[in-house]
Amino acid sequence: MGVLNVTPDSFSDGGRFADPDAAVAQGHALVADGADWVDVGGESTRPGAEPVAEDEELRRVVPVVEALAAAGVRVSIDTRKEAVARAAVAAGATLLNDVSASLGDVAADLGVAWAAMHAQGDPATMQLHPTYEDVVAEVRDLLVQRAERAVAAGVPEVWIDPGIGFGKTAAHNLALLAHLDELVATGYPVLVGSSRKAFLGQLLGTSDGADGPAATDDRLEGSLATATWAMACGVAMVRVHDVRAARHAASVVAGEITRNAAA
Ligand code: HH2
Repeated sequence: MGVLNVTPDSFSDGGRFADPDAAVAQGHALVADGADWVDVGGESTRPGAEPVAEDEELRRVVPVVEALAAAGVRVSIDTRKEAVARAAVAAGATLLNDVSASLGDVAADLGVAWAAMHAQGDPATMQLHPTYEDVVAEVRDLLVQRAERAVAAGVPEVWIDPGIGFGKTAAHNLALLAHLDELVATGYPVLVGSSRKAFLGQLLGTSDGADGPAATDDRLEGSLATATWAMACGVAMVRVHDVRAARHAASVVAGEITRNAAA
């Protein structure tokens, strides 16, 4: 799944694709690089992000979804808003990527796939004091509960996502990545988005010549390592900015290593 943020303020590609033509061109570039899905988002959910008004989010995403879907691209819509989800599906999106895990009934009503992501708190405050007794069990149990409800409501395809970086410390993220097998064992297809996230900056250390954690555009190795790890754990899809590199990593893991493991 390739990330396409039609926003001025997303943490890694904010502002680059705010113009609809540039966004559509980037969507096609992601597909050319090997993306099966293009995930269109019009509201940044990075830590500290301010909410975006509904009409503004609609203005950002609908033309882009429409153009990509009309060209045969499989489009998911990354939103927390029912009205945006409905408009995007009317424009051709077929997967609701829902970081609030609250739009299951909307997906059922529309008859489209739904990805339920775990988050603790809202983007504005979620990184202040994330707290869990057992992060893996709590994330898994909440996702399974939401997924079961969605299946019962008639959602045709339900994905679960641990929500790396959404109300989680670096230690929480690493615990979730270390125990992805527990999410895979639920039987729901698992989606993971670790690409360029802040904990990778902390793990990778400073960028050349800079103070503080590695910059967002200097987190490729960590993004690929975690995407590859996730695929090796049986995760069905990774949400990434660097599609070509992730695709190459996936072909090594899924094609060659998995084939040898099964032989
Ligand atoms: N992460 C982000 C946004 N949407 N959706 C899913 N399912 N899983 C994720 O981990 C996830 C997501 C945040 O990343 P990004 O879109 O690159 O940045 P921003 O929220 O600043 O637009």
